[in-house]
Amino acid sequence: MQSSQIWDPQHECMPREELEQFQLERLQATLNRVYKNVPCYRTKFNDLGIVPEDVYSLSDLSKLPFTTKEDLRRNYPYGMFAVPLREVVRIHSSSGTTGKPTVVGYTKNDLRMWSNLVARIMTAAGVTHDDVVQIAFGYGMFTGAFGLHYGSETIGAAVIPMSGGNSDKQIMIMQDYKSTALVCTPSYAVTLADLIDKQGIDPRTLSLKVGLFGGEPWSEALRSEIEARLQIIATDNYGLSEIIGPGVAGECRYKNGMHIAEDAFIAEIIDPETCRVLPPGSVGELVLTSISKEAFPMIRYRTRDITSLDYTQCECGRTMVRMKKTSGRSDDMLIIKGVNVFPSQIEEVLLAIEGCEPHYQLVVDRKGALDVLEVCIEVRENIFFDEMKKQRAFLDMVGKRIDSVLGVGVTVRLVEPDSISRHEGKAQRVIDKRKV
Ligand code: DLL
Repeated sequence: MQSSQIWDPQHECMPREELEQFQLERLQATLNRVYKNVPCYRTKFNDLGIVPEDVYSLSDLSKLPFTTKEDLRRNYPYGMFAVPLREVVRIHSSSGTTGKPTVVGYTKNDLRMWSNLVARIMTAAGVTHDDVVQIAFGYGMFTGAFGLHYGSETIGAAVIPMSGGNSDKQIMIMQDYKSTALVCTPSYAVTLADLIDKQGIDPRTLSLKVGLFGGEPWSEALRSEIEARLQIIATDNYGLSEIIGPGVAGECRYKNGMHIAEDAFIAEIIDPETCRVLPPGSVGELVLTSISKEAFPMIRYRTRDITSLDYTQCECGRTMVRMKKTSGRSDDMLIIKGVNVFPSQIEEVLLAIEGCEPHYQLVVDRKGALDVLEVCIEVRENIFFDEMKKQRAFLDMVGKRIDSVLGVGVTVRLVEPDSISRHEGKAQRVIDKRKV
């Protein structure tokens, strides 16, 4: 890959030694600022008897307290801001499902930096100023649409701010405006692919070349399905509103892990139970510290996302560490009969089975002392069986396949085609009846 396909080679390809020095200096400056300006951090540091000057090296990071969503809730709405509100030019919030949302703010400099970070991941995915980018994330408090929007404009691509939903119109626009890049959640990409199929459109007649999908976990199997059905290169990108939104990490064309913007965020992997930092390559919870944000710096934020970090050199030339596709959030992990299961693992198994559709729903319930999992699936219409015996054999086979890969017995139920709700934003795969 030529360096012209790297948006900011000076930072993205920085030798690691230099990068670490750069991170340390920015970390120290950030710690000083939060200690001075954010009471929550000052109290946490004081409770541990730490002052910012105690951090001499990057390994001292592990002495610092973690920040959790609970801290953000307790300081709702503006308590974690490190600048006065008059310096804030944008406010977003996270798509929280329970209680108050978490509120995040950006200064002018933060927005400039954010746009550049997104420009990096878009360039890494292959987007250039010649592209027409259709943004099918919902515009609003969610960071996805605005993040990718400003990143595209920074590159000089033409942006179509379609927002989410309105799928028939999405496809009309895609055809008429000749969109070359699609930006949405992977589950919405599947919804659009279904509709393209249904309308009898040959995807090769579309101008789409690349998709930037993120905002939720998705399997390699789903990637292959989307690539084949839309005839595009599908790339993954990761982020969270508490840290900045999209732009935290994104894949290059080698699709072998998402490069984290380490000049802006320091990544650690911890054991979510003991909170100990794990050695490079271990699987655990991603913890991120922002080191260049002004309005809303985050120190050791526990993302709850489970992944691992690969520090080996990528063929693309970037030196920035790569995070593996996340298997899911530790709080989305199901524990079925003692086995830890992520919805994305079930997705991987289902999509490897001929005839299974990428639409599924997991229903968790408690029978006596045990948690039980029902996997509801749809199958392609051409294999929708009239014969009960064939149907039972198919469901048995799917159940056995899940059991052999994940080591957990589940009930598999076939539901009517199109009966599982389709997604415009983030997919809701799990219905947890234990909490009802
Ligand atoms: O989802 C930011 C984003 C928007 C990223 C668009 C990428 C593209 P939140 O709504 O705060 O922010 O949700 C953050 O979504 O902690 C993960 O659990 C999950 N998530 C985001 N991207 C991915 C991904 C945005 N590529 C939460 N793979 C995060 C897996 C993802 N999970």
